[in-house]
Amino acid sequence: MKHALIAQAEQVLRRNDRGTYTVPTHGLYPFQWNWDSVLSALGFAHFDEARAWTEIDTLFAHQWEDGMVPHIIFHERDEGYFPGPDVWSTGRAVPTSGITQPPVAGFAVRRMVDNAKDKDLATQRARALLPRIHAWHRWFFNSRDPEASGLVAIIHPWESGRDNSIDWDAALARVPTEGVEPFTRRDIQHANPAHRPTHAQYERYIWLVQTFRSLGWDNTKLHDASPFRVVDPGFNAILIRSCADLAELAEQLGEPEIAKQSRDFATRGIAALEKLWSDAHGQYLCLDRSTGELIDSPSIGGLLAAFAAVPTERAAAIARRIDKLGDAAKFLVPSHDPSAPEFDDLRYWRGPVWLIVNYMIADGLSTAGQHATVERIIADSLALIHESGFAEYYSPITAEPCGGAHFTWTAAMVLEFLA
Ligand code: 2M8
Repeated sequence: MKHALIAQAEQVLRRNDRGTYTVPTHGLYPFQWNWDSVLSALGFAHFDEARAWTEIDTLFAHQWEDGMVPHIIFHERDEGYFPGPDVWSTGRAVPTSGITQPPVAGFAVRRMVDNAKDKDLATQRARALLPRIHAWHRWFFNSRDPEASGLVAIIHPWESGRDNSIDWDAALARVPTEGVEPFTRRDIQHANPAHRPTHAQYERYIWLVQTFRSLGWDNTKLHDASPFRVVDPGFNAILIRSCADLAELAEQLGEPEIAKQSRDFATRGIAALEKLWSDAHGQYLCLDRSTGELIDSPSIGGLLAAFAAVPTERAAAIARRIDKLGDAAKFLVPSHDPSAPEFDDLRYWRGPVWLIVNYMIADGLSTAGQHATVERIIADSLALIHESGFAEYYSPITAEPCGGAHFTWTAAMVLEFLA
């Protein structure tokens, strides 16, 4: 059984392999996506370490001069996705988008080094990636934390990776739609529109892209110019975890300055996360930087915070909260609390289960000693695969597979869970 599942997961990765990068799935997402790619490398590492390193190298070959690593690299033309390179117009030789995504690379590279069979290859590739990943982390704190709060803001819902989360509803409602150029969505030609964001959300996504474009994608301006500035605990936990892991790696590789700076970022970040804790919800919440208020939205962003080394009592509270969500959801972890009125078990990041988030939460809670919750998360993740295959996401109530099929990072996470 286990062997068959491993073989199927490898097949999904191979099917989406374009040689030096992987697409999330054929049709719906025909380019290289940032965090998909890095998490997929963890899957490749189980059967082809060299290919895994290439995946991350390809992504970082398209890092911007200021340190940002873009969220999409448009390696080849493909009219099947909107918005394509012409809408972004970032002026790169190989076109890229102009925003970023959750920085999982520091975490992934350390893990790949720790688990490497080919230690020489791992050391050589990690040594080359180290300053690049560090430059990306520095970019975050320079460009997305201008007041040195210790936490960074996202300026577009697409940066969070949780595109249409209920967390963004109020902040996105303040984004205007005047002047949005007419567009045709492609996503709803590949996937069920009832599983995707709404047209009203897309209009605001595009308004933000056009606005950033009109500012020449100048990251010294974008943060303050964006009407959408949200501090997401999940996103920050990923950044903090990657900084902490990069510090360990830098230590091992004899780079004390990178180690020190990375450790400082992580320590300040963990301390600052405290401001996002809600006793009432028993989890972290997002902060709207435009209003200075916490966002009253019990989503998975606040649970994903367990991926960083948060205080033990916070991790324990998150585990209790997840156990409780398990009363309403047959499959953990729903991306939003099923008892909230906005919860939608099929619509993308407003309720469905995502294996990558399950993986990161399980990893963090495992370090925190919350083994019973971790076991249930992993068992539910594998049950979803057995019932519904390697989907993009799943209903936490019925296991219905949603979005794209043969999904790369879902398969990569299965390889990690079964290892
Ligand atoms: C989804 O986002 C893209 C935009 O970046 C889209 O819907 O067009 C999100 O689930 C995101 O987290 C993911 O990286 C991307 C590719 O799988 O799809």
